[in-house]
Amino acid sequence: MTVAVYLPVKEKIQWWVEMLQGLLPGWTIASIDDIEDVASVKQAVVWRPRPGDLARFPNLEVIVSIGAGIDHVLADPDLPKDVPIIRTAGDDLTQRMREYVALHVLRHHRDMPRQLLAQAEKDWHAIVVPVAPNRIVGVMGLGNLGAASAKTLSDLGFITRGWSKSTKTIEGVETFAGADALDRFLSGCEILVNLLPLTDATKGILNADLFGKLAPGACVINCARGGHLVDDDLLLALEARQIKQATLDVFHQEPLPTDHAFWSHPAITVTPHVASQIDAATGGRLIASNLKEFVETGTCPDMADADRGY
Ligand code: NDP
Ligand code: OXD
Repeated sequence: MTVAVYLPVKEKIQWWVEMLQGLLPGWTIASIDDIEDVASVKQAVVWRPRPGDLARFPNLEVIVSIGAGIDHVLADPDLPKDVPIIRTAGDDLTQRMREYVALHVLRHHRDMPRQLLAQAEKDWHAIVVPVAPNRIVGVMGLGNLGAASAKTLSDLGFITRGWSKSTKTIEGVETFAGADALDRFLSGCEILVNLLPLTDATKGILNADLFGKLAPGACVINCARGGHLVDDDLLLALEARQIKQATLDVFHQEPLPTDHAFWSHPAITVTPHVASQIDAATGGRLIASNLKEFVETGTCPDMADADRGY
């Protein structure tokens, strides 16, 4: 029985192979490209597998996503049907995302970009902003990351809203559920955080229509997937001042191509998909524990649902 490992960064593969080998003594862990006996592979641990990678293994029983999202696995047109997918979640990932969301919401809330511009001009310019309890912020997606981030924003004092598919109760957060509630959720929202999974229903959701429903001059933080955003719509909304600032951690193409307009746009902050990069050692322990439990029982706590897309 072999566990196949793949990540797009070659140097990282060997590191993951050795780490998982240390955590799963007695198992055989190998880089996907070193495996000749394809029939021996029953588990695969992957981040952004190449199309066709997983279809090579006729006896594959489970796929582990090195990450909370599974869109990168589902994107493979040759993905073997009906092979269960485990995602990698956990407290480390949630804590990191709460920190990122708090940092960037506060940065927009206190108008730091404008304050830094004033500093560059040696301009003693006091920017006075409303206090958090007078500011409406909204979090799209109330799963592990969205719910914890919304709670953090509420604890900071913001008027906090959250939007999800099914109804949720989160202390201090006004929740909205389903497509019919989206407009009410967006109305008056001054800072919007996207933490939705990328699915057919959410692809391109950050578009001109949605921007037009936010408070004029709202800020947008996308820390979910690049595919949620219609890039040109954001650029136009920034030009029209419908959107004042954006923080983007994820992109259609990663790394973001050097000639992309986002890099040098004065109203856009680019971070390189680091909002919540799981600590590799912590992630490895979670993956090893999930794999062991799955092999023993046929399930584990972090099972994703491929049909729903997350
Ligand atoms: P979860 O799967 O735990 O939660 C997803 C949430 O989105 C759920 O609340 C779900 O609603 C809601 N949702 C899904 N589809 C819709 C829809 N059509 N309309 C309204 N709500 C919807 O995800 P996580 O919180 O773990 O992660 C969210 C995403 O964050 C990941 O998929 C990934 O893309 C991204 N991510 C980014 C990272 C980064 O570093 N930038 C790091 C980790 C993750 P319901 O609960 O009702 O099903
Ligand atoms: C994830 C990610 O999905 O890192 O975990 O984006």
